[in-house]
Amino acid sequence: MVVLSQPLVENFSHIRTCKHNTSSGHVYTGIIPVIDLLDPEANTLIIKACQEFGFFKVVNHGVPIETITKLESEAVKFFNLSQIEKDKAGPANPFGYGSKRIGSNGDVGWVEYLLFTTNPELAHQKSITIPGNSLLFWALVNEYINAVRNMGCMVLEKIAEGLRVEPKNLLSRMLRDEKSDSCFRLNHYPPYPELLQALSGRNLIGFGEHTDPQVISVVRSNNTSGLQISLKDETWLSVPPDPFSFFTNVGDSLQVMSNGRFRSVRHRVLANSLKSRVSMIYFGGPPLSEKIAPLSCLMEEQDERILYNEFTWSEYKKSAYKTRLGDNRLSLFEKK
Ligand code: GA4
Repeated sequence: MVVLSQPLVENFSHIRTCKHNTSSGHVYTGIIPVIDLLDPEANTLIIKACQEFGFFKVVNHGVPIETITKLESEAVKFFNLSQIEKDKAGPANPFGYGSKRIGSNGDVGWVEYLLFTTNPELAHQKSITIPGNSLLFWALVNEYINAVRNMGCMVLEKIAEGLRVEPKNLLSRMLRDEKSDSCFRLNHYPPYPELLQALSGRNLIGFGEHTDPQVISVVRSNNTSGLQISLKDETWLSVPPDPFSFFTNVGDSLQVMSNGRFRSVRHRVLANSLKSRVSMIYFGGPPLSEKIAPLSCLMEEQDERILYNEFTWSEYKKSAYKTRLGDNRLSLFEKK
């Protein structure tokens, strides 16, 4: 079992809270679609899940459990280092170690993290110093990213088949491109004092609600709850943790390419008062120069209104990094 030491830091009065949603009676947990990648019907089921939730769980994913656990234990070792040691890998601007600050526009959460890019053109992270056995650390990160990217690509190929768009690798090639501008994040949500939660009667926000700007995100966490997704009726759904499966989110870029058929799902993480949550997220993004627009082959047959203006991933990213976490980033790109 993975054990993390003391919670980080002292003062969290500036971190937002939200009501316990158990009291509202709106916590459904059994409705998250589960996709078995070996199921011959997986294409159709993924399409349904992307339309209804923008979110699903993947089983029979083919990622070896050792690839996951080896990286998790290195991540835990890192987060257990002293603050002084961890700060050597920071600040996250945007890549590197960050604590509580998310992005550069004033968002904060009860979280610490390591954020990396997979884009070889962006040299920033060459200067990230990982204390300890950094060679091993980078080798495990690369092994993990390769395995999870493959899984993400399998999902995107099934989506292309399900949507009947050609070629089959129309979406996955963006992630496989050597210039793919993807990123990878290791998050640690320390437990926070239960007494404080009881006093305020509220949950502390680990990572505030947002959508992911990329194409798809693949999330794996340890066995600690906290992730919630927003449903179509705007209620929050708590996602029961499953350390042996992956959760996949539709990102803003895929919402655009599907001309709004798929939902880029809003999600957030609540801090847990008892246990540390450790998550690893691969954000599959296109090369910076890739044009993102509703897929014309999707709309040929129908007289469908095009909902978004075309943009390059670089333009969208630049615009996204100027926003606050919870903003609706796509609204600027909607066709009037
Ligand atoms: C949300 C998804 C990914 O975690 C991320 C985040 C990024 C960051 O942490 O630097 C952003 C956020 C994310 C979107 C809006 C901007 C940028 C923080 C923020 C306030 C790495 C990403 O690609 O976009």
